[in-house]
Amino acid sequence: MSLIKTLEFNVLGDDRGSLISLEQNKNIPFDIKRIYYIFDTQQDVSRGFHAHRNLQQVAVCVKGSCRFTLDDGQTRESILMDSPNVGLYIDNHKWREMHDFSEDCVLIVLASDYYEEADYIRDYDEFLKEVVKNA
Ligand code: T46
Repeated sequence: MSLIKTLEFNVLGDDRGSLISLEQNKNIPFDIKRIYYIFDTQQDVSRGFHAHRNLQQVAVCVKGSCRFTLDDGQTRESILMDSPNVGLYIDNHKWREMHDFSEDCVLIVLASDYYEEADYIRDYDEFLKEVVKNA
């Protein structure tokens, strides 16, 4: 089974332009407690390099592009995010890295919980241990 799970959102367009609506427990599969966005990422900078213990997220690249790599401790898969109508669903215990940000990249992330640094696993060896423990 692929690690990459994408959600395709309906584009509600008319002759004025496009609009996409994201709603909790409808096209977003959880209660949304937090939204953050990443922009102005410097060229040749990569982000992420962590997993979460108990957090679901959907990432949408609403402008520009970047590449997400997900890793479950056994396999790694990448996806180029370059469309505002595609969301990447990221579950617990998935190591994530974001690379190749375009200069104009704006990445919006919807999260199922509030920010909590203790929920982060920022060490890859610790991530591997926790994945085995939770298997
Ligand atoms: C994720 C990927 C996709 C906060 O204070 N509140 C927040 O809600 C967030 C997300 C971050 N922060 C602070 C923590 C750091 O001091 O902002 C700083 C940058 O966060 P971080 O280095 O974790 O950013 P990324 O881009 O590496 O990762 C972020 C999310 O943190 C993470 O949950 O899955 O985007």
